Amino acid sequence: MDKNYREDFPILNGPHSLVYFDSAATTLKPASVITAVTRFYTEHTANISRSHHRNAQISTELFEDAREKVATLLNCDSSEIVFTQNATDSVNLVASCLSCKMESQFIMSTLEHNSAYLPFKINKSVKFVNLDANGFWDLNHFKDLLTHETKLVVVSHVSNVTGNIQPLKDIISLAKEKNALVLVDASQSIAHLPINVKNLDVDFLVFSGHKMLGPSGIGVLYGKKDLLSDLQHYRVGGGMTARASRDTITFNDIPHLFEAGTPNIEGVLGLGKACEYLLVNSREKIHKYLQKLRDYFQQKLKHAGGVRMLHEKHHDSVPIFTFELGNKNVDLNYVARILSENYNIAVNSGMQCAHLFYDTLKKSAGIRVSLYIYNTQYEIDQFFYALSDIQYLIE
Ligand code: ALA
Repeated sequence: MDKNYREDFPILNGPHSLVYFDSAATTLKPASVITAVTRFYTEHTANISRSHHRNAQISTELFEDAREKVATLLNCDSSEIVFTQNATDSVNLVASCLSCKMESQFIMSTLEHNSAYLPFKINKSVKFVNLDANGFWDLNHFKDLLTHETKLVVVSHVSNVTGNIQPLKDIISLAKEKNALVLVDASQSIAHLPINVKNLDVDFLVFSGHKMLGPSGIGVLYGKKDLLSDLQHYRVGGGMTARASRDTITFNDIPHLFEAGTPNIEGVLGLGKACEYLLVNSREKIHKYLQKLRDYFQQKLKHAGGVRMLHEKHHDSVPIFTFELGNKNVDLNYVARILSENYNIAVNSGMQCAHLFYDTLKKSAGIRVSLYIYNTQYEIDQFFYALSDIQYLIE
């Protein structure tokens, strides 16, 4: 018997009916996350690591406890967890702070989200690895691209358009043969799959809190201790400085070195609770449940008229589906709006910030359905009923 995750999500138990199929854009939040954020405001508001009164102590302890939870989720040391604004901010940090030579090269694929591509595109030499029909990296081509000048390989663990899971172990071990560093964008995988950064031997890993049940405005950069220590910090200010004088500055150690200024404390506290939720409910169990939903959705999709998948769906995947409509003259945003207004179904329409991938597909937009633990087969039935109801428009 599967756990009824829905009861943990207040928004689904409120007065408004909602079939939420846009979790790849942001997930809904469980009560424990919401409570952690509101308690910070209603019970123990204080800045952290600066004052010594009771609330400051409570908030500081909870803040560092959240860092421990993130570390447990990834299987690393808490000193290797830097809090950022989001995955984009984490990638920008690495791109700005990694010391590179003129000849340094970067490898990624056209599946990368704009947030993972643009920080390296600017002023840096980027090569793109070919993709197969499933959107998987062509490992032979990857081998050809890798040289001793390859500084960093950037790979999204799970595509936010296809939902397919890249063979990370293979990619990382090939990169290591040439001593290249690997940055994994785990934004779409962290809430779905167990990730063990030590077993994977990944160098950097990034994700956003809001896509894994946590609040917006908080993100994570994992980096191996020696690599984080080698990065040049690019922001200075309070929190990262142990002592500043007119002539000298003594900086704090990692990870605080990268956390200048008062951080998003309530965001971190919520993130800690989101990690706890994933740990308590087990990502193995979550993944299993989501595979059932994925298979059910896929079965239904086979018999649906008016929609065609933009990509192959591999069995190593999470339940993210992106499709186009039979009727090429209808605006996808309009269809998304009808699904919302008439059926209370929230889907995503557009390019999902994956512009390079849409260029590769020679498509201009797609409708994306992304499912998560609070979704049910009944909701999937509702979605396909709605599609059949608007056949006149989409076929
Ligand atoms: N990157 C987010 C998405 O895939 C916003 O929708």
